[in-house]
Amino acid sequence: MTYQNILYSLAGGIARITLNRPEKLNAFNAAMHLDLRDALIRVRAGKARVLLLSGAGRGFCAGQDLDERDLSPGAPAPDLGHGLEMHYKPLVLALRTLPMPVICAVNGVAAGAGASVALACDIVLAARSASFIQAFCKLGLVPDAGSTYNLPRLVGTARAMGLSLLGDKLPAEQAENWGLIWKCLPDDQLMAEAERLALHFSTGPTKGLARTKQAIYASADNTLEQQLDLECAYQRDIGLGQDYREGVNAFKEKRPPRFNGD
Ligand code: LHQ
Repeated sequence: MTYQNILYSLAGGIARITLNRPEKLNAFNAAMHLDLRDALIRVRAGKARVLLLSGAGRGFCAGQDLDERDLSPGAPAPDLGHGLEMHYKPLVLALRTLPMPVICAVNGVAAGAGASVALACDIVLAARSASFIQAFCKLGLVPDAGSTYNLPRLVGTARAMGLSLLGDKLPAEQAENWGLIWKCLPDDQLMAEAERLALHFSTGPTKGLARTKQAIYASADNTLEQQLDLECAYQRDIGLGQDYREGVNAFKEKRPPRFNGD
């Protein structure tokens, strides 16, 4: 399947989506959102066991395409909430609820909603030259696309507040030190490491990994007792599948497991 604004492929259980408007640092416009929506439906419906998201060119994503709206004097006021409801909210929820690990390889700057979308992914790797910018305040806007949810949970209120009120550039290395992302890597190693992880997950116990991500995300809003109940329910479900059997048998037989994802 080919798209105008993204690159998409699915092979060997690995789905790859590359934001592909490099001349605009892969800023989101409506057409790219529609491409992404369609591709994510394919990822969910197909044989993918992992998704790898990245950006073409020197940036990951500069957030909303600021050329898309006419804000000249006399132009009608835009309904920004509508754009969020139509595009960003479904995108963030689609990534979060995808029943497989989602790796984001942040190859360059991630600004505004571009940073929000990166942080909605499960494992975020970033090139050393990349950075994260809560650019919203520079436009007089509120952080969106899940930023006010994810940022304080990842780095705490003080850092989330400073980043959001000041809009300073956070270099990838500091993002790793602050726990915003999983790993910062030398630029020339980013994609190799992302591909290594994608290959690893493509033969992983996909259903168990999907339940794991669900449980970790649910914990932010649950009591201990609710979370213990959730673990019981998920483990009960997973225990019925083939991969648990295979994992235990492989351990006993001292061989690598051959997970089929169920
Ligand atoms: C861009 C953009 C861009 C268009 C670079 N749009 N062209 C907002 C409103 C509505 C509803 C939904 O929610 C949102 C959420 C948001 O995402 S708000 C935040 C929007 N993003 C920004 O404010 C970031 C704007 N960009 C920048 O600050 C810089 O470009 C960064 C710091 C990302 C990168 O700086 P540089 O590396 O110096 O690159 P550059 O500025 O030279 O950009 C390269 C080209 O990309 C340039 O075009 P040109 O034709 O001059 O070469 C930029 O105009 C274009 N570009 N971001 N968001």
